[in-house]
Amino acid sequence: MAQTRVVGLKSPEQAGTRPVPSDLPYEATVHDALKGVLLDNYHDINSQTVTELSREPSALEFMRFVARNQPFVVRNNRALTRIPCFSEPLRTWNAAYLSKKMNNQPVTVAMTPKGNADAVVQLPSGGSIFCKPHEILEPFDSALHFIRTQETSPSSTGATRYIQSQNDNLRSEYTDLLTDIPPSIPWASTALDTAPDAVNFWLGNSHSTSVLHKDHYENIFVQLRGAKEFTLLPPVESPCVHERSVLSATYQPRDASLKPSHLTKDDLLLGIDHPEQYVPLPTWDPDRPGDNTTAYSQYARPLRVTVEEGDMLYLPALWYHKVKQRAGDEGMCCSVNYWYDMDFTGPFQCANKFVQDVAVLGVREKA
Ligand SMILES: O=C(O)CCC(=O)C(=O)O
Repeated sequence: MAQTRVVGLKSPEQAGTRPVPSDLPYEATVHDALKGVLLDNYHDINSQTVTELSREPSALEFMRFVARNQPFVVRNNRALTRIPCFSEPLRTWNAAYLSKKMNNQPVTVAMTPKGNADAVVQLPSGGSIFCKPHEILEPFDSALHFIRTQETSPSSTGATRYIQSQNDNLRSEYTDLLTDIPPSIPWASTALDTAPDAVNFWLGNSHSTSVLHKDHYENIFVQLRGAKEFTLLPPVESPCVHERSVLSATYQPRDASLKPSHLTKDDLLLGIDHPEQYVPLPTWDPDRPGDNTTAYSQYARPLRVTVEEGDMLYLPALWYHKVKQRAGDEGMCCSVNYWYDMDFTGPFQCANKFVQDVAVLGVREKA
């Protein structure tokens, strides 16, 4: 067989293979990889603000954001023209209209002492509990009335109410409002090649906050009354948010004979769920960045975006989000959102799980 003839080779060692160039030295740790390669690279390459669009995207433009797992907000600029399919609820959904349409039907209402449904509370005795709300069925008018009056009389002693079932409630409890809104977001359904998994109705006031969490959905969130302040962290920041499995409990009346609609903040006690359940959740709060930290929390760069009346937010799958609300001029904050199942095929889901698992190693290494 003919020999390969090479000119200029100084020694056989010169042709030996060597490691590919890496940002990491040979002695690097998991921490160096998470901090230097994952977080620093991500922050160098990606925008530190949420992209603003002045009109809805086409299916192709939307797909580009989905592929990059990047959020955007469509600003309505109060012109009520940019998001034509929501012009009807933007025009009509005031308290009187909602009340008339709903005809006082019973609806599911989440009750908590401090607007802390699905939140983690720290116990004075040590440890933490994941608190789920007490749910009641209440005539729509009573819930609406309570939400609005609590906004204007903060000293009210009644438990905080938030309509936030997140179970496709628009297509079950709010069918009378359904004809005012599109059944799906056309460009999202085309791009994702599916119908929404859930269409949700949200009604609350500034007393309720949704704590940092993530969902397996591509989320199109439309603000109709008042405003919502979103704090967003991308999935790669999982090392920063200190995910832990937290014991779950549900608020319940201290006395079963109390009338549900008259429950005060003091009437609600937390009962540990049976069977015992631990729920994985971020325990770091971007608004209290010095508490419950990991060695990586200091590197988080939360994005903040406020969606105003008529704005639409695309919140990509698996982004961590914390949501505060501001009531509009009628003392209520009202939104609808469309949840599309994320695509579990391809590398995205596995890559995220990998980051999450390596984050656990990194946090353990630095503990
Ligand atoms: O509006 C809220 O309070 C929470 C919204 C949310 O978590 C969601 O749309 O996934």
